[in-house]
Amino acid sequence: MATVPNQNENLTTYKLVVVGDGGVGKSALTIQFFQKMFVEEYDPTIEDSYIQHTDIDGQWCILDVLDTAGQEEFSAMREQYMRTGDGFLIVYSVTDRASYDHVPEFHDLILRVKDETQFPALLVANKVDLVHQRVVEEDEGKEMARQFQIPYIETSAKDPPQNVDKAFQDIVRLIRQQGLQQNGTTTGGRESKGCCQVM
Ligand SMILES: Nc1nc2c(ncn2[C@@H]2O[C@H](COP(=O)(O)OP(=O)(O)O)[C@@H](O)[C@H]2O)c(=O)[nH]1
Ligand SMILES: [Mg+2]
Repeated sequence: MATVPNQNENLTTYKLVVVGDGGVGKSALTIQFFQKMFVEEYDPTIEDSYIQHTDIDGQWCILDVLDTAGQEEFSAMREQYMRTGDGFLIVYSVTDRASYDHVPEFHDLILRVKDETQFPALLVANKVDLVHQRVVEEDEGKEMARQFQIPYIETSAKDPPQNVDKAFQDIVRLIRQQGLQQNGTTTGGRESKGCCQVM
């Protein structure tokens, strides 16, 4: 895991978790965001976290993102991230109806872990570049998002990427709006310089 330089100690850290069925593009989206490249093949069993300093709407902050893998098995790392996560990207693939059908399970899991009735999350419809293989339409995605009262976004992790940066930025915007950063992952706040203020 990357170490955060001392001068950035006062930046707000946003802990994000990317969930969804296997094969929907969680790793491709995460790596496209962090490394600005599309991975054709990425080991589906690798669960890893990534850290980066980012300027979102003129406010520097630290994004700490867990790319989850292997939903069935217990992972101490995932459990910890789910509990302390500030925001979630719930990803499905528009080419895979089952992945869309499983979205409510991920949403329920988040609310259960957080013991909340609402929590900052974004519904991410990925692989929209595959127009001929698309089986889940925009209306269906929007309807699911409306049910859960979370925003909906269509993405492609493939080059040229579509809405990948926006997805990660939008979840931070949502967390800022709702002012729900967890104390444990939020350093500084009022006094810190250059910090993302809770709105
Ligand atoms: N065409 C296209 N392929 C994608 C996209 N995102 C992921 N993939 C491919 O779908 C497969 C599964 O992606 P991966 O990120 O490993 O899925 P994960 O199991 O959710 O982490 C890989 O072959 C990726 O290259 C996308 O937006 N468009
Ligand atoms: Mg993966």
